[in-house]
Amino acid sequence: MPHIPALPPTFRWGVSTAAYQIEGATEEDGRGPSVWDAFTARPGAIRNAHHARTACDHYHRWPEDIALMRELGVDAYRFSIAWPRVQPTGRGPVNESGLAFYDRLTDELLSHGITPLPTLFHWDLPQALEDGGGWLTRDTAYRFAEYAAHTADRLGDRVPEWITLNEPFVHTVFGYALGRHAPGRTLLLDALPTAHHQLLGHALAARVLRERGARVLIANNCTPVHPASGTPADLAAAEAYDTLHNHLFNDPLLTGRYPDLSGYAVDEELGGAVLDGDLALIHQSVDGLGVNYYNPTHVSAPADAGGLPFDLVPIEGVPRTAFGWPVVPDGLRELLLRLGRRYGQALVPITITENGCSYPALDDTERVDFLDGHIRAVADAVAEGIDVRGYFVWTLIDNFEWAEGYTQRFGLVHVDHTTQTRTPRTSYRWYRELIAAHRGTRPGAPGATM
Ligand code: PNW
Repeated sequence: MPHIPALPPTFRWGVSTAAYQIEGATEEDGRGPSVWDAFTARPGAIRNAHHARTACDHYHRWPEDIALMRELGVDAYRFSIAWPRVQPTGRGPVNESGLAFYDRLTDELLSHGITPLPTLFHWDLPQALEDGGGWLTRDTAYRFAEYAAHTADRLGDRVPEWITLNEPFVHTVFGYALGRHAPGRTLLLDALPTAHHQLLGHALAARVLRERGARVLIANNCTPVHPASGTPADLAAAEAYDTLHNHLFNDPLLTGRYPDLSGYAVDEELGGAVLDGDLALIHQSVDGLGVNYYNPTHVSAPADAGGLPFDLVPIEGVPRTAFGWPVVPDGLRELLLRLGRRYGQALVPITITENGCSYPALDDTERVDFLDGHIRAVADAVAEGIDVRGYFVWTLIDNFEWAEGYTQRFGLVHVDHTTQTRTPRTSYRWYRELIAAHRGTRPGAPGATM
């Protein structure tokens, strides 16, 4: 029996997915090409040359996947909407059959008592917008708000809360600075305007969504940063990394200012991207903060001068997932307390919008331990005064794990990528019992609270 977490009865349990990682059907019903279709076609970009043309075939198997969620007993489902299904070139009229897919999905979720929590952008930019500069250009922010308006006009009567962007930090760094993700640009610090343009797009979309009466979240990847030692050089390196990974994406939303980026020799206008009025628009544009947590980060002073102001160092003496990521559940409690300390009264209610791990086995007791530890860490942070409203496991089903293709398995449910057979793991049964125990109902029974 799972330990019953000491969390309020209104606490929401969920699972998260993303369109490109599960849907497949990339050429169906008028969907336009996205940056990930172009990137996966690049030789060497994806492990084993895997692609996502079929992925988990969720575009056709969604009733089965919703049935898995109903049986799991989740209160809410975080999924993402593929912009290139809604607007194949990222602008102009809506592609009706693209929106119709999410309309059916929303209705089916609601018919099972599951609240839909859509993310509008989980990295699959229409390729036509990338051809015009993608998130390096300000125009993409305005296009994003238009796409948000079209989508909210169609689904807004049934969707109380939206997530605008997924992990703008990871998208800027992996997508535009290092080229490990689509669109595969290697601009290093010249990628920083994409941070601002994403936040501007978020804020413009937030305005549109709030005008329609919805609540707005963003899902930021956050990590507690530790210096490798107490030396001033290591402390300064840790502060510099914290600024880039966490403060750059949270401060403007919660305090209306960008952090000091002088350690990167970058001015406060982020390479001229920040115009008058932008920060006023971004400030207080969230009703809640989505936090995606995977692991802490250890940092030392850089070995070579002249490059970035930090080096990342391995975390020793902790277990690792099959992906090699360090397992540090208490890092989540620490992260939440740090957010509380930094933002004080300006902090908004938090939802853990992603947390999970890659382990392949069907009897995945490591994932059970991982989730148990992290949920306890959330409960500890709540006991220490942090307002956390929900927890979403990444992820429901094994999927296309970006540059790793299908080699990493984060699912509560195993997927045979040849036959598309779904097989619930031990962790699925454990999460199902945990949700029921917290609610005081039988496993798989519909939510009693909310
Ligand atoms: C997140 N990192 O990505 C994404 O939101 C998901 O789509 C993804 O499948 C999941 O985490 C697991 O990777 C990340 O290297 C990618 O720090 C990379 C990192 C963190 C998150």
